[in-house]
Amino acid sequence: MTQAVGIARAHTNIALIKYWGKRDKDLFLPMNSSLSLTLEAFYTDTKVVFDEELTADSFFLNGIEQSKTEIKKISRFLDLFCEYTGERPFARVESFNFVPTAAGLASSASAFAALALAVADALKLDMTRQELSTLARQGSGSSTRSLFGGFVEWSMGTSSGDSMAHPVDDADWDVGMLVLAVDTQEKKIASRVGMEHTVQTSPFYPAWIETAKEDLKAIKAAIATKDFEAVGQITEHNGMKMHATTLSANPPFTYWTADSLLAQEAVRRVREELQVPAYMTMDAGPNVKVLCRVSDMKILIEALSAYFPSEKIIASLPGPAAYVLSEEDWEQSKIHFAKGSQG
Ligand code: 2P0
Repeated sequence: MTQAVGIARAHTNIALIKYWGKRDKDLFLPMNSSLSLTLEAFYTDTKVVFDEELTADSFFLNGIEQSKTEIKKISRFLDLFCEYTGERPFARVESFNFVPTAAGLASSASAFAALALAVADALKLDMTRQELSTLARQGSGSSTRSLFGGFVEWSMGTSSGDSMAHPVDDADWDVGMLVLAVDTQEKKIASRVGMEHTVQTSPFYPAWIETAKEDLKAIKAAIATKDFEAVGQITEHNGMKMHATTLSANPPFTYWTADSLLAQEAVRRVREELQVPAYMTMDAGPNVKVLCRVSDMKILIEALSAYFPSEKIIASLPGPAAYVLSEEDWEQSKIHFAKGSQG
């Protein structure tokens, strides 16, 4: 092999039952199983070129060469694949994020899922998606779920080999999500740090684990019967419980800002006024995501526009599983990114 090239796209995902806490930090084994919705509107495209002529790994994100620290994360991730391939040549990794970076919109989820699939494509690895998800997991926990589309479960497993994602449902039954991007500043407490602090110090943490198990069972039953209201209610309750563990950590902290509270209040008011099912959830950042019917999106956006500039309201349909891109697709993606970044 002198050169091996792989290109892939993975969509980001938003957890309805959150992953919050690790039982093994090195292997990214979670304390609880989680369930997400993959989103069509946000994704990462990644190209990896393994080349025997290269003398070091490099990583370009959105056309910008990244720092040594970021490159190290990529190198460490690529090394995981050596278990399957033996020694590897150095690689050049290029990614374009069609996700507002570090806005609590889990760009790391799509990032490592796209990289994992690009590597599998480049090296022609003979492994299932589920096996690949065990590797994506070790880049960033939530990326294990981004290898699949629709509603996806990440089973906590018993070891590294079976802590993997699997698809639950296509979510093609009038399900969508609005992102209220109230604040796109970089988050102050990385989720990795926040979850560890919470596991160690929140007296509510054991209750989180116990009830997250029940929530997962209940939401899967609701998905199976396409009971949208139940899916939404479980989602909202589970998200609030996750955030209650940060408020009860010692010292306490929160990902919410004043704008997040305004957004939450707007969602409550709008769903009261319109009498439509719309349920919120939040991650390790200030933005509010609203699980809603695709058929209600238009009236919801109109009503929410009374509270936010409409450009801060981003609608998404359920997204597909990660997939391999051709060189032509890659060229198109670069053009698309360049156009987008020029505003
Ligand atoms: C989730 N979050 O289930 C949860 C809910 C944030 C809140 O997964 O340490 O970037 O890389 O495994 O996946 C964000 O954390 O954390 C996350 P690491 P990750 O989506």
